Amino acid sequence: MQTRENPKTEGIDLDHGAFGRHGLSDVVTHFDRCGYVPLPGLLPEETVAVLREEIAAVLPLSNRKDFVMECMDNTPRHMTTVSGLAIAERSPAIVDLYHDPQLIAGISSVVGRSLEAAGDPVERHVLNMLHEAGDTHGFHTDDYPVALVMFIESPDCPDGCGRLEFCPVENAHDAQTRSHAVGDAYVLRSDRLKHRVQPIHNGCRRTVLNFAYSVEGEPVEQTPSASLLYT
Ligand SMILES: O=C(O)CCC(=O)C(=O)O
Ligand SMILES: [Fe+2]
Repeated sequence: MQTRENPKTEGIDLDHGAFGRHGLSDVVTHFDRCGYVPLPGLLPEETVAVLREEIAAVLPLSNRKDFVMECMDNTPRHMTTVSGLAIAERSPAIVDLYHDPQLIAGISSVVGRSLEAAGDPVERHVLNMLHEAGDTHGFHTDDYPVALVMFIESPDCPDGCGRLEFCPVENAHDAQTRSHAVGDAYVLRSDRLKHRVQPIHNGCRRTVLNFAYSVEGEPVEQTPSASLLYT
């Protein structure tokens, strides 16, 4: 268990072994080619439990979003979101996890670059919840180059729903889909890969925390997408 300065963050620990459990011999080359690396079991059960409590504390500040995003080819958004600012206000524990040097070092080792906190406090760490029939986070690219997405709830319905779908960097026409269980995470080259979350079925729920990072020294071009989705 790590010791953190903020007593509220006790209980938030990660299984750092997940950074080596992706089954890839050269993860950096794979990330450059494919843009997606799974991190199964990054969040131990106790951490998921603590994060659930943190999420309960931020949910009163959530926004329901049902619209098409013009700046992303008019793709649909049907989801409930919590912005980075609201998370900073209500959950020092999530903020602390976002800035955790061991976490940042782990993701940096997966992508082969030094990462740093995103400049935009709205987009830095956000919560996305799909919980009504048909909820979906439509195709888009992110402003920041690297996303760490962690699963707090994930549908396990037999037909499969709420899968991540992405188009690899080198083959934009070859869409791939991936499912994730509670406690899993993945790293995505999110500014280059078009990605979306497929619609969820009635009765299913999918809740993720998305941590966005910059590559040290590389500027980021911002679109209106984050302010449309999180404010
Ligand atoms: O929920 C996911 O798996 C993707 C989240 C995402 O693409 C985003 O927040 O920009
Ligand atoms: Fe995204």
